[in-house]
Amino acid sequence: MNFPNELAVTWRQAASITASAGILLWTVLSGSAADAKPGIALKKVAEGFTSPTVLVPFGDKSGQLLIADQVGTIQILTKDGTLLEKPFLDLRSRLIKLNQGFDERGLLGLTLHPKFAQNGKLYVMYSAPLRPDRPKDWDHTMTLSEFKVSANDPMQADSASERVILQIDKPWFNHNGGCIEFGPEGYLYLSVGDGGNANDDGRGHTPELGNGQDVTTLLGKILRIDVDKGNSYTIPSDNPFAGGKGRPEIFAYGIRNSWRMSFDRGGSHELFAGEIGQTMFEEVNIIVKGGNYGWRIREGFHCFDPKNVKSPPADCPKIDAMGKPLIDPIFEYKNVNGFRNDPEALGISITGGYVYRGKALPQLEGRYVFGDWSRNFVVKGGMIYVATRPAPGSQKWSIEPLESATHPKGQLQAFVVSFGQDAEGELYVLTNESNGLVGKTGKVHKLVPQ
Ligand SMILES: [Ca+2]
Repeated sequence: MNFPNELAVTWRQAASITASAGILLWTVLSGSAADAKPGIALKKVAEGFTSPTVLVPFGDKSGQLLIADQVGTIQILTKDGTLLEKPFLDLRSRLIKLNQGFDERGLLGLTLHPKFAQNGKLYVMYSAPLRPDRPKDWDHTMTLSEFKVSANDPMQADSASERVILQIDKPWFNHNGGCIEFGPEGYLYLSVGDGGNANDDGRGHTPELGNGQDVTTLLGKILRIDVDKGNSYTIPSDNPFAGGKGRPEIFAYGIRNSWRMSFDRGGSHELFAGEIGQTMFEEVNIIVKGGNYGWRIREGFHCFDPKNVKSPPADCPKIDAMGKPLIDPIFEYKNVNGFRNDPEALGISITGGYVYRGKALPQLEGRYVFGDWSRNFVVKGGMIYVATRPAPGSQKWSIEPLESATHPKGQLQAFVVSFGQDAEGELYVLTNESNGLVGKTGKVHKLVPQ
């Protein structure tokens, strides 16, 4: 076993010997480093969904998972990999009638109470029919509700236990956000899209300002509420507008459509939000209390003109109407719709993911795994990417396709709808193979060592 010593000698001499020997040495070292890490593969663990939107651990550390389908059902995937046919909870009759074609409405959010083991409470966010006495030309009402597990059967939610917590009327069918996550302090965070249509403009959008910059509406925001107190909820006393000047539920604003946000379960528990852009740039934000993320003054790192979306102005305000700075994303990438045939255009609609904190894939530790729904609206061309924090001395996150043995270059022959994380911190990719809510092509894939 003298190879390591030979290598050490070679290394010391490398600088003074020929370039070809240096290349050989580099090959040996990088080869051995690569061999030390497992490769990555995507392993299909469940199928038969229409459009799987959320995957969460079923609370009891038994290895069971809950998987929500956009069409309104939640099913249990058992530890041995069986998808139980009878829904854990069936919300289909409470949803607005969904389009068979493309639709952003449906069952969009699911999370368990941090004390689920004791209180059996879970929360869902879904698109209900428009409430009475709302403008007739508005579209639907986003509904956040609490349910409880059945007293008789721990494998069933009690469908009669619904407690409506918060309802938000939506002028359009699109840009719903709809993610719900408990923060490390036990408050519930909700992502709410800007109302829909396009450019934060038109029916139901605040004239001149847009909803993202209007702190008197809940649209275009990240909200934070305390669901453990009050009749429906209370406002955490340190919310930015708890004392007035804006809706007290607001935690952060200037949001267009944060589709999939998640707290880093390690590090400093930062809240990552994949922010779907309009036409030119997709972005990821780390959401902080009171932050203004710029929409519709900015898109990604660029100024934005709602009347001329493909020509970012050279200049725009750097602060909002209250004097607060507009916060840039941590990274952006070009949207294929704005940059056709540009190799740096990575997709058309970001799907936010998770910071990897599992054990099986150490090469992903602390890196943000996310995706893009597709490179093309019609053809299923979803992507998985991984973003790495800036190296010391740099401000720039790097993005690369997530290479896997099963899906080279991060390319899936599917639409990447969502991501999930289990109790061990392992990650899942949720896909379907139709751009509409038809069929049963929805699948769940786990990132595993190969
Ligand atoms: Ca932004």
